[in-house]
Amino acid sequence: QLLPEPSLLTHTLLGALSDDCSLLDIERITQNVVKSHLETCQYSTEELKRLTFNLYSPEETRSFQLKSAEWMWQQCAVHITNAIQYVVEFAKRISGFMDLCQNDQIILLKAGCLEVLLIRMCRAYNSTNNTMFFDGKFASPQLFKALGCDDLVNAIFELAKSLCRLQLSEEEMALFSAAILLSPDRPWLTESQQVQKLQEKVYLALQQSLHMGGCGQEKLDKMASKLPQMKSICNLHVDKLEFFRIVHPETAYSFPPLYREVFG
Ligand code: MHQ
Repeated sequence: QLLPEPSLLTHTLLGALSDDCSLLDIERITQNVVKSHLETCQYSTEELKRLTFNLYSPEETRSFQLKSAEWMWQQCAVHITNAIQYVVEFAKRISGFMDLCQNDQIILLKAGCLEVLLIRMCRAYNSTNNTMFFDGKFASPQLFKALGCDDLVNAIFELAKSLCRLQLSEEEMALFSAAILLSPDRPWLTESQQVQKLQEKVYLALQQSLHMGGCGQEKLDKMASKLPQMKSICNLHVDKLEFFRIVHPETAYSFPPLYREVFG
């Protein structure tokens, strides 16, 4: 038996797929994943566009910077948890996901939800002034200074900037997110074969979509090249959280249970 591929985006498509995946199947998958994405993306593009000029003033930014690390971590944990709940809803609406055993659903979500969040983040990022939507207004990276994680915050903003440059459509974002979520190489999966089948279909749909968009392989390669950056942000986040937990155990204990479960 072959081991699962190390990553979907390095996966070379072989003939085996076309046996049980027609163009009609692909179309159906695209529709389902895009619909699920749009229904669960928390903020519509129109809404975000309308709020473009809603920036934190220098005074407001300063007051965030003067907050305690505990307070700022708590705020961020709450916002991230909120966003994770939408990612969970996204996963649940992807056809096939709920047919996986519950154990595998949880493994895939725990392993992939931050990566999905990082993809979605480019919708909430404004590259003209390097700001990110945070609690109703657009914030610069400096606003998060109190966290004491400049390297993590800068890495997140850097990724947002470079993902923005790819100018992904909602369809590409949706399929990319689903493909990452359905990674068959996550440790401890019990039915990774089944996950792999789902991922292959989503991957075909993504290829098809990129092909239609007229960019094809080139854009797919660029998307794949962001995966290591995303991985390292996930690892950095876990490291920072671990350190925070040692310094401020009570605050960390009061983080939302979902946040603690996913990253704990
Ligand atoms: C989502 C909506 C969303 C929600 C929360 C935790 C830590 C130590 C550092 C947003 C991260 C600080 C996050 C809240 C900061 C960079 C985090 C805190 C897309 C993503 C987005 C906008 C998150 C982006 C990253 C933010 C601002 O649909």
